[in-house]
Amino acid sequence: MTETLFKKIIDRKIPADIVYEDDDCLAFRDIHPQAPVHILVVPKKPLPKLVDATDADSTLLGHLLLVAGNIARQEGHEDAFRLVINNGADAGQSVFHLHCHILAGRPFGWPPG
Ligand code: DGP
Repeated sequence: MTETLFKKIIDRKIPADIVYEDDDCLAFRDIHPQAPVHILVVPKKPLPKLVDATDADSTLLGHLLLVAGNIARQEGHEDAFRLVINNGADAGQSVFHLHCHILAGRPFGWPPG
């Protein structure tokens, strides 16, 4: 399987502004921020899309959400932030290594675009 951009960031082959790391995931600032705070939480396991996760990944998926909440709190935005997972190109996914966007620091409309 071709190494994804995010796998290269995890392996420190390309640089990123890393804000958190543990055994199962890495979080770093998005290079094209869509909000004052825009951080990606990426599992080290290279699942291409959310739909590729199975029951075996349930702990990992829960962990990503807990980490995202902790990072939002750490960034001072525990009261208002948005989490986004784009699944598939037509939903806006451009990097096919599962990731959760944390967006904060501005108002967010609903429904989303
Ligand atoms: P998505 O479109 O949901 O697949 O999100 C991919 C995000 O990855 C997008 O918001 C921009 C970000 N991104 C792309 N290349 C890089 C990079 O080299 N470094 C960092 N930090 N973020 C990147």
